[in-house]
This record gives sequence, C-alpha cells and structure tokens, in this order.
Amino acid sequence: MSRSSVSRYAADPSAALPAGRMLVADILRRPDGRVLSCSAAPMVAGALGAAGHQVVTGTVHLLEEGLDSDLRAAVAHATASARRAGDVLGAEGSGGVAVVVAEAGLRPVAEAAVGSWAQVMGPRTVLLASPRSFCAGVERAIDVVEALLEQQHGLGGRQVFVRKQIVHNTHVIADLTERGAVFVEELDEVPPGALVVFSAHGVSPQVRAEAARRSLQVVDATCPLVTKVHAEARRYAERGNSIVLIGHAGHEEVEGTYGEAPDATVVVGSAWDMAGLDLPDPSKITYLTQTTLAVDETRETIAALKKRFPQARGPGSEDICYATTNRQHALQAVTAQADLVLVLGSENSSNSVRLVELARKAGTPAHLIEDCSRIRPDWLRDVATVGLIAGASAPPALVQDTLSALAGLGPLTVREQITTTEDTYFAPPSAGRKNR
Ligand code: 2E7
Ligand code: F3S
Repeated sequence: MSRSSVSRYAADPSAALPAGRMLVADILRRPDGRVLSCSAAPMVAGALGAAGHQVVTGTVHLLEEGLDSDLRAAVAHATASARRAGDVLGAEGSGGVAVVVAEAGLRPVAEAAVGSWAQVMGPRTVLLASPRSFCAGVERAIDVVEALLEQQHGLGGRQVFVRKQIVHNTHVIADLTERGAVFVEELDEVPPGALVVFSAHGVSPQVRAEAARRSLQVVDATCPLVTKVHAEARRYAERGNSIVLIGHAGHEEVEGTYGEAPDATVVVGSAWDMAGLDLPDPSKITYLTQTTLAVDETRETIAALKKRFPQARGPGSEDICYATTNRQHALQAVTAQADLVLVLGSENSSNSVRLVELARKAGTPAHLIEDCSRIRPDWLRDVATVGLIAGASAPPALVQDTLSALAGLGPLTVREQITTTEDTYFAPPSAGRKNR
C-alpha cells in the first residue's frame, strides 16, 4: 500500500547512474561485506524530489579503495556520510544517510542534503497515539471495493466504478486503481447499466435517483453512521423542522446529508455564522453535525446556536462519530508531551485536518503528511519527542513506514499511548460481501 514518491533504483554496482539523477542509499554495502541499512532514505529522497531533483533509492556499494568507476562521486560522498552516521549512532547495521550523484555539478546539492539530515540524527522517542488509522467505516468501504474486484470474474468481467474517492486517502485510491477500480467524479462518467460503488461519505437522494435513471447497479459503501444522520435529517424535515447542519460546505458528506432535505436545511460552518441565521419557526429547529468535526469547536457552535435559538434540539447522541472522537482524544494525550506532531492523512481528509488543527491549538507544531517522504529535516531540529497519529482513512502501513524512516536517523524508542480500544465492526452491504 505504501508508496514512495520516488521509484526504487535497482542499483547494480556496475550500472552507471543516469545523468541528472541522484541515488539515495537505502542500503550501504561496505567493502568488508557488512551492510548498513539506511531506512531514512524515503525522507531524504522525498525532500530532494520536492526540491525538483530526479531521485531514485537503492543500494550503494562502497568499494575497498573508495572508488567505483561508475559511482565515482557517489562513493566518496557516501563513504563520508556513512562514517558520520557511524559516529552518531555508534552501532553497526543501523542509520546512515548517503546521496550519490553522477555529476560533479550536483555534488553541493547532495552534500547539503546529507548535511541537513545528519544534523538531526540522534536518539528520539515517538509517542504513538492509539486509536489511529482505519475506522470501521473505512475498513468496510475498502472491503466492499476489494470484494467486488475479487469477484470481477464472477461478475462477467464487469468494471468496478466508484463514485468519488471511496475514502479521502491518495494511497488507498492509488492502490485500488492499480487493482482495477475506476474512480469517477460523477455518474455521467459511468456507462448505463454498469456497477458503481458509492463512497463512505454518502450520497444525496438526487444521486440515487440519477443512478436509477441510468440503470446502474449500486453497491452502497456509505458508513452506517452517516446513514443514521441522513435518516435523522429526513425524519425531522418531515415533521416540519428547520435543520441546521453543522459542517463544512462543499464536503461530500455535507452535500449528501443536505440533499435529504434541501428546502429545510441550512449549512453552518461555525459559531460566527449564527448571527445571520434566519429561520421561520424558532420552536422547530433541529441541529445535526458532520461526523468528522472537532469535538470542542462543535460544542461551541452548538452553544452559539442555542444562545440564538434556545429551543433548538440536537440528536440524542452527538453525530460526531466514535472514531473521530477517539482519534482526537488520542492525539491530545500525545500532544502535551510532544515537541512535534505528525498526522498521516491526505489534505482533503476532514478528520485528519482536524487532528493537525487540534495539535496546533495546543501549541505544538504539527504537520499533515501523506507519508514519510513528506517529512523535512528542519521539522526535526531540537525535536526529541514526536507525537504520531494517522487519520481514519490513512492505512496502518504508513505508520510503520514512518517509524522505520525515523529509526534511520538514530535509536528510536516507540511508546504507544492507548486512550481507548476500538472493537466497532460494520457488516458489509449484501452486494459487497467477500467470499471468505
Ligand atoms: C467517511 C466519513 O475519508 P476520510 O478522510 O473522510 P473525511 O470525512 O474525514 O474527509 O475519513 C474516513 C471517513 C470519515 N467520514 C469516511 Cl462520512
Ligand atoms: Fe464512519 Fe466515522 Fe469512519 S463516520 S467512516 S466511522 S470516521
């Protein structure tokens, strides 16, 4: 699942590095045959790639005399870097950063890169927040698509279309695309009669009607906790209530819920939006929320709504889901002790973005990262303790990759901080069941 933004260079000591390329060592083979694993390579390569350089990762062979006819510049540089890593770590078989260049012109760039990572080498602790990563709704949605892809033969080789991103994570989408899923933005991109999956974020009744008009076979991967909010929107709108939907306008989940009762619903982003709110009957107001909002902020928004409309009523229990709440509590537990917080997740992932905001609000520098290749050396300067969490749509393998990459910079102590355990499971929709 995890994919670095640079491709792996199957380095053969006799193979020349193409002009303009840089090779970041993920393994250094020393002249005496000993091997130094350079697990920081994805971070080093990611930073160089982001600066516009063509980067690959692979094995660097250090030759006895320190010179390899094909990796001439490289070996000299790699030797120096390896020694430096050894000094810092003092242990065989771990750590080290080496960048190989084919042209002398690129050498200053490589040296600066190695230098900046060498500066942040040293012992570190990671506080690993738990719960993290996939929630039950995401597991279910991905399972639905995987099951359909597995059943494709039984389905007469039919393509599996998915409307919108099944969950908001680029690694998940890339992986399922590679396995044959076809992601579309709207249903008019799907041929009539085809098989289409609705994403975990839910769809409006208008989208369901469009699918019926086009005779599409629908498999609905909407999270059951979102389906519940849709049902509440319908129920209260039928009673003649105005619905105040607290959430982010434009987010797919909000579009879907809004579509249940568009004439009765207003979307409110924050407490600030309350002043301009004009509703027909102050005694008939129901508020609902997006499932992935910040718990504390939403409380403030609800308080502001109740101040303006004291008779406004909400759901029996909050619509913010268990997974969002749990990840926010887990994050808060590590943030207090961390010098830096890293949140694995994609930019369009609401629940992941909320985690970054929450850490920053608590005064701790925090970054949202797609994967470990996005980590930059200056973030780690003077950072002894890193808080690490993954949003509900970020695959667990990305967490392991990040731990491994950080361990490439020095001895890493990993302490898991468990605030609660999760055992929620959602059965798949009937058409999406796997043949287990
Ligand atoms: C569905 C729902 O895919 P995500 O990143 O979505 P968000 O809503 O956070 O952008 O995370 C999983 C998920 C969360 N909520 C899926 Cl309704
Ligand atoms: Fe559902 Fe919450 Fe996950 S709404 S998809 S359980 S983040």
